[in-house]
Order: sequence, then C-alpha cells, then structure tokens
Amino acid sequence: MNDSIASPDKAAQEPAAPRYNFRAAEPRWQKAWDDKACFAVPDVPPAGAAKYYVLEMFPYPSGKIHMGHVRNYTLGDVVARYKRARGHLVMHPMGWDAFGLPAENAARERGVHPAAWTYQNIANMRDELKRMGLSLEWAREFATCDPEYYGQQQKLFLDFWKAGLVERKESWVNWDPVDGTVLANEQVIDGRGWRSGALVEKKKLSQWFLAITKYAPELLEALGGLDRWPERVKLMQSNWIGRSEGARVRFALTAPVEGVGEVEVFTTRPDTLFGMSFLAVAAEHPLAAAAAARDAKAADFVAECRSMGTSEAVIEQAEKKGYDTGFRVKHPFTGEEYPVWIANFVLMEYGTGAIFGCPAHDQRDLDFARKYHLSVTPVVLPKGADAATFAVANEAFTEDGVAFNSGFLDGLDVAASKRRAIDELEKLGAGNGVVNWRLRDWGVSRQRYWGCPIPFIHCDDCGVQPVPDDQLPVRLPEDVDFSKPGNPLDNHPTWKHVACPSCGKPARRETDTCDTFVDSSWYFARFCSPRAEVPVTTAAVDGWLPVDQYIGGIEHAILHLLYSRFFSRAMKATGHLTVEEPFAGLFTQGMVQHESYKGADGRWLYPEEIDFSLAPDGARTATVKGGNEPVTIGRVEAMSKSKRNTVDPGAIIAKYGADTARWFILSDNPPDRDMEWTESGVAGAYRFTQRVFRMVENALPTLPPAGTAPEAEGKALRRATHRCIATVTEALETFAFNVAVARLYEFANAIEAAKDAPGGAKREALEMLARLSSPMMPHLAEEAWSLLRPGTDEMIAQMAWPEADPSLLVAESVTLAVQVLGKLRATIEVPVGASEDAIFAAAESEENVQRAIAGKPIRKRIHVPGRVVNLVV
Ligand code: ANZ
Ligand code: ZN
Repeated sequence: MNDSIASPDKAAQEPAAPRYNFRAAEPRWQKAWDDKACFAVPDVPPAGAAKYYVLEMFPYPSGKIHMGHVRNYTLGDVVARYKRARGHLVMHPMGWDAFGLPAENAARERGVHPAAWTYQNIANMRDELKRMGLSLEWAREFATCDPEYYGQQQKLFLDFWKAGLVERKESWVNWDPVDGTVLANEQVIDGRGWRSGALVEKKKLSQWFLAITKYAPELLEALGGLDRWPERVKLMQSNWIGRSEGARVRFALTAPVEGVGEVEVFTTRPDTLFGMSFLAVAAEHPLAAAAAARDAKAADFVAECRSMGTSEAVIEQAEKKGYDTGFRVKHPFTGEEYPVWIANFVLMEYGTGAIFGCPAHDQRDLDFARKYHLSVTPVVLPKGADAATFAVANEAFTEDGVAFNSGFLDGLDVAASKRRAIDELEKLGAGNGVVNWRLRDWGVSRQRYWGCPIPFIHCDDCGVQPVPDDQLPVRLPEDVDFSKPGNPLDNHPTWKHVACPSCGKPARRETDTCDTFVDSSWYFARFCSPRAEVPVTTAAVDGWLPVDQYIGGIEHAILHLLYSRFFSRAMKATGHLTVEEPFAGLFTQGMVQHESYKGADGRWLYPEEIDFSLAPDGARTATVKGGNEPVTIGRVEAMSKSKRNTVDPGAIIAKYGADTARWFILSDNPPDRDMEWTESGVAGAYRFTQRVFRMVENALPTLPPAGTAPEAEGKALRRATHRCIATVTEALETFAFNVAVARLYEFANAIEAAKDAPGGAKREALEMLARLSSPMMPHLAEEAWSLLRPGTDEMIAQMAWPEADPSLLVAESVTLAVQVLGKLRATIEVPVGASEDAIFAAAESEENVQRAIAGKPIRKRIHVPGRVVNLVV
C-alpha cells in the first residue's frame, strides 16, 4: 500500500465539492491589501493614536526563506493583524540583515560580487515573503548593506565616538589563521574557527571597541523592569553581564620583576585568603612575559596557551595546566611566601588576569593543586563538621560555613568573613572591596569587505581622525579582488589612500568594517523613518518606540538583544532617542522540527526523496523513491541543512497555499515550544481550508441577506459563536495561537452540526468563522467574507475585531449537588435564576432523594446558590 499519507491530490479526488482555488485567491487578496495600502502607517503617529509596533527579527538574506522564518513571521503577522483589528495603529516593517561573511564566500567560490549576490537573494526572499500574505508595510524596507543605511550608521558611530563610547584599544583576539580574521568568542567552536575549522590562535591587535561596559550596571538593573520578557532570557543576560562582588588584593613580590613590585588579583572569596597555596597569572600577563623572557620552558608554555584561543568554553573544558615561574609573593596577612604560576585557566580579560589559588574551596584550584602537588588547607568549616578531622579530598567545599585556620577571621560565616577580610586589606593598604563585571567591551572590528566601513582615517602626524560629515557615507569600493587572502579593503590598490582631513597629508583609511551585530542593533529605530537623512528623526522614534512586541529565536537571547539595549542607551546619550529599552515585549519562538531520514549507506535524505508505506502491523516504513532501498526513519529534530530534514516553504506554499502553511505552523504546539512539521499535518490543514470554503459556499443559497438579525431560535448556535469570539480573543491576547486554532476547529464542527439552525444565526456564525480565523488565514478569510457579503468593498483586513455579546456567554443553567443530611444523593440541573421554591421542588422530586427521605418530614431546607441543596429530615 503506497502513499498512505493524505495529500491534496486525494482531496482533489473527492467528489464534486466546490473547491477553494487558493492559487487565484491568495495573490488577488495580496494585491487588494496593497492597493488599499491597508498596512501603511505614517512616520509620526498622530496624537492620540494607540500605536503598536510589531517586529520580527529581520532575516539574513541567504537566498531562500526557511521554516523558522515562516513560523517567526506568521507569529508576528497574527499579532499585527489582531492588534490592527483591535484599533491599534500598527507598524509592521521588514528589512534585511544583509552584511556578513556568506556573501564574501560566494564571491570567492563563485565569482559573483557580494552586492549582486545579496540583492538577488533579497529579491527572491522578498517574493517568498510576499507570497505568505504577511501584513507588512514594504515601503519601509531597507537592507543594512544599502549605503543609505550604513552611511547613517557611520554617523551614529562618530557620534558615539564624540561621546566617548568608541575606543581604540590593543587587545588579545581570537585569530583565525585560515580566514585571516578576528573571531568573536562565539565564533570559536571547540577551539576552532566556526567557518574554516582552523585552530584558533591568540593575537594582539589594535581594534575598535564600543564601550558597553559603561552601561553594565544599568543593563543589569533594567532587566527588572522588562516584565514582558521571558524569565529565561533575562537570566541569560544577567549571567552574561555577570556582576560579582569581591576584592582586589595586592601581593608583594619577594623581589621586583622588571621594576614591578607587586601582583594584583581579583577574588570573590577574600574570606579564603588563609587557605591560599599559590598565585597564578594568565599566559598574557606581564609576569608571564617576564618569565618567558628568562626561561625557554616558560616561553614554550606561554606559546602553548596562546594556541588555545580565548574562548571561555574551551578554557573551561581544557585540562588544567601550569608552569611555576620561580617568582614568589608574600601573603598580606601572614607574610608567608607562595609560588607564582602561569596557568591556562586564568583569563587575561577577566578581573586582573591573576588569581590567588585556594584549592580547598575552588574546584579548579583543587584540580590544579592535586596535579602539581600544592598544599590544600581548608579554611571554611561546613556546619556541624569537626575542625579536627575535616579534610578536602577531590571535591572542593564551596558552600557557606564557618571560618577556621584563619587567624582573625575564625568563627565568622562566609559573608561576615569577607567583610572582615576586606576591612583588614584596606587597613593594610593591600587591597580593597570591588565590584567586578564579566561583560567585556564590544570589539566591533572585522577584517572583512562586506560590512559597514568604520569611518576613520589614520594620519602619521595627527593620529586617528574621524571622517568629516560631508564625506559620509564611506562607501565600499565596488571593484574588489577576492582572490588574495586577507581583507580585500586592505588589498585594494587605491581605496584606503586618502588625504588626512586635518593636515591634508597622505593618510590611510581605516579598513576594518563593523561586526554585523552593529547593523542589527538599531534597525528597529531606523524603520520609524527609513529614508531620513539622519540616523533617526526624533518625532518618528519618539512616536513609535519602544517596539511593543518583538519576536524571534532564543539564539539571540544574549548578544543581539544586549547590544540593542546598549545601542538605545548610547543613542539616548547622543541625543537620538529618548527610550532606553528598545523592546517592551519579547517573545521567543520554538524551533520547527522534522523527522530525519537515512539511506542504507547512512547518508541523510530529504523528505521528498522518500516513499512511505504502512506495514501490516500499522508501522510506517520508508524506501528511497523510485527503488526499494530501505530508509531508516530517524529522530524528530530541528530542521537543518546538514541533516537534510528541511522542507522548503516555497514548495509548500506552491502546493497548498500560504494559509495552509500558516494555519499548520500555528496549530501544532504553543508558539514558544518546538513544533514538528509533518506532511500529514499540512495536509490536514489544507483540508480544513477547503472545508471552510465549502461550508460557506454550500450555505450561501440558504442564508438571508447580510445584516439580517440572528433569530431567537438560533440561540444554541449563537452561543457557540459568541463563545468562540471570546475564547479566540483570549487566546490571541496570550500568544496561545494553537488554542485559537483548536477553538476554530471546534467552532467549524459546531456550525456543521447546527444544520437546522435558522439562516440569520448561520450567517452570523459563518461570518465570525471568517473574521476570527483572519489573523491566521487572512486570504481565505477575505475570500469567505466576499462570498458572504457580495458586492462589499470592505475587507476584513480593515475591519474591527468582533465583540462577544455578554448575554450569550453567561451560563444558562447551573448544576447543584443535592444532599440529604449532608450525604450526596443526586445532582440537578436548574435554569439560572430559578426560584428557591422551584429548586427545592426539583431536588425533592429526585428518586434517590425521595428514597433517602423515606417519607419523613423535611425539617430544614438549605440552598447555597450555585453549589448545593441540603435537606434535613
Ligand atoms: C580566590 C578564590 C577562592 C576564588 C575560592 C574562588 C573560590 P566570578 O564569580 O565569575 O567573578 N578568577 C578571578 N579572575 C580570574 C581570571 N582572570 N581567570 C580565571 N579565574 C579568575 O569568579 C571570580 C573567581 O574566579 C575569583 O575568586 C577567582 O578565584 C577566579 F575559594 O579567588 B577566586
Ligand atoms: Zn594629519
């Protein structure tokens, strides 16, 4: 039995039913919305307008949309259409996050110019998005690679520079020797470059930085006010910002090294100072360099650390290794001497790049101490443990306890002991209490062509000079050579040679371009006045920001959202914005998953390469199409190109229509959970679209004219209709879109079951079916509406959301428990508002109740409205 899975071809074979021709209808409605500019809003919302800004994370123009886009943009469109119907002035724009490496790779591999490649991809994807029937205002569209956009970004960059928010610093970077570029920590995966797979090295370079750390306290504190953000995202941001309270402690070297007499460490546990057994510095620390200069083995060890990259994840997992420099330091409290090691787990970029090791109370220090036979002295005693016998074996004790073996700290709990230790350090001039942040300044330099040029000029005499305003935008040169390795801007024969804007002598243009996260950190603001000759116009951003509902993937929980939050603050500091938080509401959607398939030789197969059948025992089996090679049906996992378990949205929309794709993607699971894409699920959604259409078409001859008041005898159907209005509304308000879909399925069943309902009530029901499903299936809704209201030029896209009639929502009857002498004997249904006499009569007439009364006189009748009747005999 082949092809047991329902398909629209099967629906096509169903007998002589009127069929909804989505292929004609969908483009027709898209054009109608366009012609009436249904989704256009002014740059400045008029006074008193209830503005609502819905935004989905804009896509990278890779060439084709994927199912993740379909889910993301469908969710946003439901919100946009619903809020519009609720009377909001909705801005819902779309654009392209268009700079980035893949365009350059395409240039290298296929000889196509990055701009041509990118704009062609944008054209394709724009068409695909348009076919989805999204209520977007395309007039606001831009790509971040448009000079009109990145030129404004250069202005912002210069404004930030004037405000002291841009710095040029030497820093250790992850260097990808194959791609010839700096990598962000996130681009280093298991110590290798994310694209090239090359082992990443550390290198010191002069880089451009945005001073995000200046806002670390604010960025942390303001998370508390983001009450429409997922807790999970706020927690991730807070960990990323990473505030820790502790102390800086200065240790005197027993003999100065290159004229320096001390080493400073950062610690969150000054209470454990008496448990110290060594001091350790990062491989990039000056003391390590000093050791390397005198000792070839130290130099080897430093080089080994350098090849490890700077990614924290790698450092976390790597085996702890060290090298004893031979330098020694004095303990500030005891005067005892301890060795100074170079350790691979100490990061130069955190704290001071140096630590004191307390193995008894820190696991890394303990692993290190065991490996190199360093002392382990516990100084915090667990509650109830015996000081005489307590020892640390292979697990550090990191919880609260009481200080011991610690001189003047003995007997204090950890918090008190920390305070006391800091007091003492401050008294001795050997340290002080500090707050430390994990957040680093944002290195934005990339040695790439396809990015926004950083607008500076280097002059040997005048130093770094900003590009003058009248020379902006600094445009990318078009004639570039991608055949040589390295940065094509740097390799370009003429582009970088310019006159110094200050002295006029020959100077060099900056050839670094911006990290593409810069481009996406302010695009939401640019959408408010996308053609302005300034980065943003005040009236527009004041009118539209913050974004009321932002929707996107959890993978952007940290960087993109944090950078955008920083940008709003920096734009406020430079007079561009008045808001600090760009996104008032955030929704993170789950992933779209699919079964994965493997051929007999273990290669991954695309779903469309496979035939399915049902075995006699009901199990699904699969073979490769056009043969009998068996296929293993694998796990359901996130769609990915590498596993070939992807489904092309373009093909789905061509086969079933956009409404079907939208309806199915909303129906399966709550939007924040992962959902499984199945062929049978899509086919089911497709059948529903056909069914709704047939219901409307079949009913038309029996319906009274539009505007006919629903009849009193139609009350049962009317109650179902108004309950559906209420429940769908509630579901749409709370992002429970799968619930809205489920209610509409039930409602369709109720309409079909109400065959004998009078025409007016039926018309009302069908009209509501169309209107309530319109955020999810906008084309079908319009089509149904136009059938129900022939000759109307009113579109659902422009109509107000229906209101439920409260009188049709109240329950008509209540269920009461009937007790005799407190014992349950029956339950009765009585009409709402029935008199007590009628209620008691109904209760006493129940057979079971009569039996319990057994003819005795009733001494007392008790009625608790809505709950219970109790008869006392
Ligand atoms: C001594 C100590 C004793 C520590 C103890 C912990 C437990 P957070 O909370 O993340 O801020 N540390 C400091 N600078 C470091 C660096 N550059 N690279 C690697 N580790 C570093 O962590 C602060 C703790 O991490 C500090 O407190 C220090 O170890 C270590 F029982 O100092 B602690
Ligand atoms: Zn100059």
